[in-house]
Amino acid sequence: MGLTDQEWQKVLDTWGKVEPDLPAHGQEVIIRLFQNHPETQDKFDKFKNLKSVDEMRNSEEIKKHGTTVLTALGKILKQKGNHEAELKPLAQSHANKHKIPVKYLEFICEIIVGVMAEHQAAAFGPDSQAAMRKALELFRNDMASKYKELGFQG
Ligand code: ZNH
Repeated sequence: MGLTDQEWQKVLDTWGKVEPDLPAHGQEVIIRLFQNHPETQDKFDKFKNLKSVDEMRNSEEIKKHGTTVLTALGKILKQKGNHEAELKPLAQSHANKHKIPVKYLEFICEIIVGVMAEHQAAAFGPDSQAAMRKALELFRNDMASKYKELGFQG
């Protein structure tokens, strides 16, 4: 389940390419999440009213939220698996307050890989993609076990 040093290196190298433009990546991730899985949009009181992709693209709030999500994810990835301190508050809010099933975490992780593959094609070859998938799987599994501890069926 863990990643090798080389795999973490690949994960963090590619993340380094994403980081200079988190808002653009974040915006794309959230819009695609809502487009591909409309039920996820209902979890957001503040985004429920956005109907068209154009409205979504023009929403500064979506960009801001996408940036928040990717910033938090970047902090977690940089812990290379020792992410207990970063994960705990996130699991608590997502279980107790936002009520986000693990399935939705799977959706967003797959979309993150897809958006990175498009925006960072050169830096994100097959082995980097595989390493990133592994890191995101670790993130999800650890979120899922925290959900369990908190009694959220996620
Ligand atoms: Zn989330 C919020 C992160 C996924 C939904 N988020 C949030 C925040 C953060 C995050 C940092 C802020 C703080 C708190 O906690 O609250 N997310 C995140 C991450 C991820 C996520 C990292 C993965 C990767 N989320 C998600 C999903 C969903 C969500 C998938 C759905 C579907 N979130 C959410 C909500 C919120 C949040 C609803 C709230 C918002 C507002 O502001 O209102």
